[in-house]
Amino acid sequence: MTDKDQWRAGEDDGDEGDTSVVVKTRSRTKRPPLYKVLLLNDDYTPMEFVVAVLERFFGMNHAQAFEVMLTVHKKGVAVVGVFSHEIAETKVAQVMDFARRYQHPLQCTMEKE
Ligand code: TYC
Repeated sequence: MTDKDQWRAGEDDGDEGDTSVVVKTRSRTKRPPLYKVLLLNDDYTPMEFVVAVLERFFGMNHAQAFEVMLTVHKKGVAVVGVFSHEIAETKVAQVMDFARRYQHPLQCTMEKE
């Protein structure tokens, strides 16, 4: 390339006349929100039924399930798991259906963490 070739109009010499700007925005990857599934106490649902619910739908062993059931019994409410929105919704529906099937007033809800 001769010296003159560098100054030709329309050619980007990297020094001037370059109007394009590349802007990189850092993409922030958000984790999906999590939801607590809560079990509520009542006076009528049998303790063993609650234990069975915790074993069946929340993968607890008998000792864990018994302990969590007692916590709900004494404190009125306990978090029994934390899940994505879809999984939490499914757990709540499974517990509510199971309780209804056996005509127990057991209540299960979810709330954003
Ligand atoms: N309170 C109930 C009883 O005395 C037992 C119970 C525990 C019910 C936990 C609901 O989420 C519950 N039979």
